Amino acid sequence: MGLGAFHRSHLAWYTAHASDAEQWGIAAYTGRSAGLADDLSAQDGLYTLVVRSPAGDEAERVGSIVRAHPGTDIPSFVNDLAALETAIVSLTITEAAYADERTSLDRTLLAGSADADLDGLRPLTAIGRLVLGLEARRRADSGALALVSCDNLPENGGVLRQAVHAVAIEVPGLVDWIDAHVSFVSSSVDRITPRLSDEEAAELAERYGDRAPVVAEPFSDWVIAGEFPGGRPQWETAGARFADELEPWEARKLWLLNGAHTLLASLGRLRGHRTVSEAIADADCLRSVEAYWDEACRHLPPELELPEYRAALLERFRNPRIRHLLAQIGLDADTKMRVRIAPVAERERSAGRSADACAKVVAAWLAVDGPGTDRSSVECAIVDLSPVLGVDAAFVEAVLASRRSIGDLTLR
Ligand code: CS2
Repeated sequence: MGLGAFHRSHLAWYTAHASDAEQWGIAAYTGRSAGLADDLSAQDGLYTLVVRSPAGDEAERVGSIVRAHPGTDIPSFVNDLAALETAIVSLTITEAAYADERTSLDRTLLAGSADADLDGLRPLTAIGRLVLGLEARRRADSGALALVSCDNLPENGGVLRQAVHAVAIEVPGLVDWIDAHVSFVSSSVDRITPRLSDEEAAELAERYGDRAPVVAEPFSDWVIAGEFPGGRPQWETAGARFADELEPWEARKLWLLNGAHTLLASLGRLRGHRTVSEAIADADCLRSVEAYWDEACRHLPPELELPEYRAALLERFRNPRIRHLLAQIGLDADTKMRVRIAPVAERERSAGRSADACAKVVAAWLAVDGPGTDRSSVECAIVDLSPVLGVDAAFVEAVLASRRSIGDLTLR
């Protein structure tokens, strides 16, 4: 679920490179739109992955996607979930989709489905569609499968389990079936994959004769924790790592890479930059990133090779040939702030330190997305990020001070 550029630079690439790749194929569903599904179907699911390093491009044809459908093709999706040969459902649906408020409508829809025909049900959300598919699988008695979250959320498998349960509870017996047959796998995914501008897409389309090319950086990492009761590709032969404990890897990536991205998405844009590589070349942005990383690293195990990881991140951010728009990263900023910045600030404050660097990130976010600059609006916005921080007077004061020093900078 979620046939965007990221799925194609990451899970689909690992699947194509696994030693048993010929035994697996991906039936892929977009979020909603038909355009990408049509483009991929017209080229038999094949697409070009352009790996873009500072030195040049290397292009590869990836062949792991065997079918592409629009997300609105619910009958095919339900059939795929009910099929015996389906072993895994991966989700790349964005962080915000796990808390999609429209699931309340899907709950009502599914509540009426107890003995009814499932045909004709059209859930609005990704989670609603997944639950409908699971009910179809239960009715078909097709057995166990793994659900793998590939979104940037801490303990994303657990978040997915909760979201699925909250809807599945409406269908009598389904939660018990899920508990017995479905595993929820957490994973930390890492590969910078910028959205292409129309001109870039057109230029690559022309060069490679491909209507749906993807550009990504050379770096790639995938850490996975969980069970695959229906089997899985040998992803480790393509470089994926299986861990008993995902948490430290996930925190390192979410706080350092994604946290710095979120910082740059607001501070960088306020300072007039459009891309990550432009923003990181600005000494003030770099200083803020380093200061924020210093705070985050105090709460990560030192055996994670933090200095090396930070150095590598700077190099990745500086890749001048990856045009990663800050505006793209700035989407759903509140959800991202909650999982990337707030946990670091909370830990710094409970260790008795000021968390000034985190306060600056919050202030920059408020300057871009926030309400007013008065104390009560700022407090409300911080409570929304983290109830603990919102009632922490010293932290609120640090955010206000930083917000004042940002002054009237606004997005240009
Ligand atoms: C970015 C991520 O858009 C964002 O929020 O921080 O998409 C980031 O590029 C990926 O997680 C890198 O693996």
